[in-house]
Amino acid sequence: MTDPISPLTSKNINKDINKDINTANPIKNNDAIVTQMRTFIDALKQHNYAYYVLDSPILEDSEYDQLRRSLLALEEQYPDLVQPDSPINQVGDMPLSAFTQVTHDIPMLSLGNVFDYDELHGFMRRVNDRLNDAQKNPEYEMELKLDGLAVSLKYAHGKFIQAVTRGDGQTGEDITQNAKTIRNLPLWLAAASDIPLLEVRGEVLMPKAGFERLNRLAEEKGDKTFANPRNAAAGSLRQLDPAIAASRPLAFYCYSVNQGLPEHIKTQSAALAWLKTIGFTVSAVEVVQNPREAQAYYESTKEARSELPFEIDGMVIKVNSLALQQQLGFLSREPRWATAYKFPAETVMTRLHAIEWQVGRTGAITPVGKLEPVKVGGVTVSNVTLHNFGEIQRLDVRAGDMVSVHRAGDVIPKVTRVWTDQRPENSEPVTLPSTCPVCDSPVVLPKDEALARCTGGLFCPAQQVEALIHFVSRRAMDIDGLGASWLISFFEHGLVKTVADIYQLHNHQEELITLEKLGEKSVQNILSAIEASKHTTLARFIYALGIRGVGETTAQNLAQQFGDLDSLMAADIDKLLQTPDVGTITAELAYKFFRAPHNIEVITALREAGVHWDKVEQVASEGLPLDGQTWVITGALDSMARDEAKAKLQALGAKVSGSISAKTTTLLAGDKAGSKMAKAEKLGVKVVGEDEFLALVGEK
Ligand code: 9MJ
Repeated sequence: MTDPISPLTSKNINKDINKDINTANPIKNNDAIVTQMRTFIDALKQHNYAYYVLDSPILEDSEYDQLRRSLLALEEQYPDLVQPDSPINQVGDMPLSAFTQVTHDIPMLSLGNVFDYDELHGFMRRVNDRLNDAQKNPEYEMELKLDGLAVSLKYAHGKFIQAVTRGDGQTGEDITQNAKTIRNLPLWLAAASDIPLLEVRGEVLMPKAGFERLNRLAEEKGDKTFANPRNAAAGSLRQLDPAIAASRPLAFYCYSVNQGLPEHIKTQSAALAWLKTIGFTVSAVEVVQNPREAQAYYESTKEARSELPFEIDGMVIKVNSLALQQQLGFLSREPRWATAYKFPAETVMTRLHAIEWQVGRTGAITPVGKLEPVKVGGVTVSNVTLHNFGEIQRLDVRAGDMVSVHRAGDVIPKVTRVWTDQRPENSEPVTLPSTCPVCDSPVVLPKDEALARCTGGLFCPAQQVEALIHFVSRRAMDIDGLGASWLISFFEHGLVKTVADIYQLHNHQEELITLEKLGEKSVQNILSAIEASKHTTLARFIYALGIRGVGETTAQNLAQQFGDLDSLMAADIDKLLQTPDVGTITAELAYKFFRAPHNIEVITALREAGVHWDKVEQVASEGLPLDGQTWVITGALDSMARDEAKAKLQALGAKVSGSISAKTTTLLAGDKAGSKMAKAEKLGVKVVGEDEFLALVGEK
């Protein structure tokens, strides 16, 4: 059975919320003036909702100002006709000197927590234990657990009269003036005009987009920023001057009726549906019959979480029947009929014990934070990249600091904040090492570059090992079974120094078998994988060499451009520059790479060991529809993988490059196109969407 309120899905989140707009009912009055006022009010409310809750304004600032001025003029001319829900009033009154303490009529409780399916089951079992046989296994209702501040609102005969924070649950602070400024908080409920006292509760929150905008402005002005939307919402409600609260993008989401609910409403889901019809914003709701359905809804919401306009930290699951809620009652300060089913935390605090410097394949020296292991986003994290020295300076992070670590979805964890107020006394600022931590060669930080580099080149063991690991990786030579740990071990035992030595490992079978716990079978498997990798493609081989600046796409372009390795190795810089994707820096790096005696030696040894590739089918692009065009693909495509899209474009004669430059003619932008989109717009590069692309390649 499904509730009349549609469930949350990534597609209907916004639509669903949209339905809440502007449901406060007008006073019945046929006067043309009132009709005119209502038109202005409705437009202003729609805009406020779109702007403050959805962060997608529907009016220009000037249009909004004009509407407000028109309404204000009418209200000044006809003060008796001012509508009780006019947004002109929604600015609060004079600053207060302190907040008044108010005792709640009914205590505002907190919720217990469950963290996994077993604990959810346990909660439902405890509910069942208190119900008779006919009542057991009741229907449940699930809501988003909004991460804001709980407040109680009171309406007398439909008129908003008071807002109080949760406080300690018994007594909170009167924040009526600030609450009045929340744009989607109805000041007048026509449908509740015959209810002497209506008390509703919900969360005041700051939508993510508004929070980011607020912090950006604070940063520009050099003011303190807020750590998260919840703190920003709390800070805004705590302002004694309502004008400040009015300038903050707050929203109110209602989740319960605590006094004055019409008698005919018997369930929590029906109560929320009613709240919606009388003018409140209510988030998504789902009715479930058993723990499995609850779990499925929990999982799907967790997936859709990042698409919501505000932050949630889990779900709330409630017994749907209000009579059963009453019967179940409370245990100390928590309802027995509801619990919070929390998501794994996405931002946690932990200590950063040390900052270590790692040397990459190309000599890049990157700082890695060693953390007190901590669970974040569902996995335990003990290392976090700090990217580069500039990032360390920007964050002002030091060994010993408490830090906030954020990990959402599959994104790599990152340090988002340093708690300098908790810094140990003897801490020292981080300095860039002057010599490589592995080979002691000098470290340089080239002007205009973010990354410091070890100058040791292949003399540096760290770079040798990283070069080996890159060479065998899946998208390079794809030597299955020869993982990083074996390679490091072989390297440390002197069995491989350069990538060419990998193809001599068959001469060391005895040593391999006696190494650590590598049995005969594993050795055979590794040797077969090495043998199989000898047949490859020129593009993979070029990529596997690990030339700085030559990623997979560039390697494919070089293979296409030159057709064979000898031509590539002989090419001068001008020739290299004719390759899509290859700019002056990469051209110079590639040119130098193929002139270094060591590299020529390794390449010769690889070919002598039998590494070979099929002849490259150079696509003659002349006459093809996209001849002369250079495309870049960004974001995720719905209909195919990016590799496939690339192949289709190439088949039509286009060159496909990995980065936007002056040579780019077209950007194919999929879902979540990021910085490339901005760059394309800046350079005036044409942007096409997936539909247009599909039409072009004849798939639509
Ligand atoms: C939040 N935080 O979103 C409740 N809540 O119900 C929802 N909190 C709640 N319900 C009873 N959706 C006590 C607290």
